[in-house]
Amino acid sequence: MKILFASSNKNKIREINSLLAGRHTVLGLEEAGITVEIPETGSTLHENSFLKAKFVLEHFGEKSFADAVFADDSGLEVEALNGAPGVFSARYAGIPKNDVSNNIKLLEELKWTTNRKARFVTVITLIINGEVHYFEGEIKGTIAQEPRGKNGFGYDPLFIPRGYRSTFAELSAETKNAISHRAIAVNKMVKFLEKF
Ligand code: ITT
Repeated sequence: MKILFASSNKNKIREINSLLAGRHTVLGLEEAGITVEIPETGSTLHENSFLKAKFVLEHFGEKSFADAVFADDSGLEVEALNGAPGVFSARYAGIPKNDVSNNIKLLEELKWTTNRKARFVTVITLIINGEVHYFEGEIKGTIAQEPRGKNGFGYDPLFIPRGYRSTFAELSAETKNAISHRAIAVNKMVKFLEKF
């Protein structure tokens, strides 16, 4: 199946492409010739995920030549920060969004506490045949004392998945894709798409 992925985040597109390889063809927004910044005005990951998929379908449905559209809204929720940065993960340190500044701000905010517990969450919205379906994925872990590793993107240098000593950025792309929040959500979507 040919599926349009309503994302302009190259790292997410790369991860999703390898998760769906051999099963579905994924087209990112740029590949589909769509260069707009989609407004993420929701207050939850579910809302923003839905907004992105709906926006692309409404504005570019015909252009995409795809059988379905999906979007991924993800966030890092830190227990000691009452779930922040959460839905604001991309713009945590302000606009324009910047991964390094976000990581610096997160470490600053955590200076006063020893509680480093966190979780990564992904909410996928799939719109197929006019119907909306949600798939969620979560991975628990802790926040490292300083950034470590060169792989991945975003908060990967700070996130240590439960059961590991390395951050996501120190693990290989294959290992991250075997256990991540995104992989869990994508695998649920893959299972669902078997019906079509
Ligand atoms: P699109 O909306 O175009 O898909 P985005 O970067 O704006 O891309 P989000 O709104 O989902 O994506 O923002 C989530 C932010 O959280 C993202 O910019 C990263 O900084 C971070 N993030 C998401 N998934 C991540 C992952 O697997 N590893 C590390 N950081 C991640």
